[in-house]
Amino acid sequence: MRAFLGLGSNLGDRAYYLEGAISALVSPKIEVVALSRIYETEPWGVMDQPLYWNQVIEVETTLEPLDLLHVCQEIEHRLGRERKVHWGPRTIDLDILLYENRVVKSEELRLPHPYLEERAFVITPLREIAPKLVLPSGKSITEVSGEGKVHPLTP
Ligand code: A4P
Ligand code: MG
Repeated sequence: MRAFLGLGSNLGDRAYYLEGAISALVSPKIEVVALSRIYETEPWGVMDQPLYWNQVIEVETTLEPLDLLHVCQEIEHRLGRERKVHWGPRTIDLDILLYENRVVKSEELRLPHPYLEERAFVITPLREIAPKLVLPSGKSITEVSGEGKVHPLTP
């Protein structure tokens, strides 16, 4: 199955956390097939916090969505993520943005990821690696842009 994951970090060595999370994902059940560039982004939601580095990756996985979520949470935990403030600063945040075209609305897992289409820090790197994507809402990735300033760290 194809899934897109969103990574974000705005505390400590942001490059280290992004790289560390991606290497930790690789396993017999998860193959990383594409990576966006890293983007430096303005905080979305709670503004009074450091700039984020965000990246989106595409994975091919045999795991079901909930099992994939648990792997992501285990990696966040291992990389020292402490859950304090909702939408607040974090060493690493690893979210499932999309899993095929599935729509899930449980407490533990929501797919597509909430606010996906409103967030430039998600849409811009996602469009970079999947320019032909059609979102579960039926909109093309080219029709949405989201809000907030984002710029790639590499040209
Ligand atoms: N959860 C539900 N659906 C999902 C999903 N698709 N992927 C649940 C991952 N988790 C999902 O998340 C809270 C709960 O969401 C989890 O228990 C999981 O079961 P969390 O990671 O513990 O807490 P959080 O990240 O503080 O809250 P939340 O709602 O996930 O926040 P977001 O949406 O991740 O937003 N600005 C910029 N520029 N860049 C960012 O990366 N990130 C956030 C956090 C805010 N502003 C940002 C950024
Ligand atoms: Mg999260």
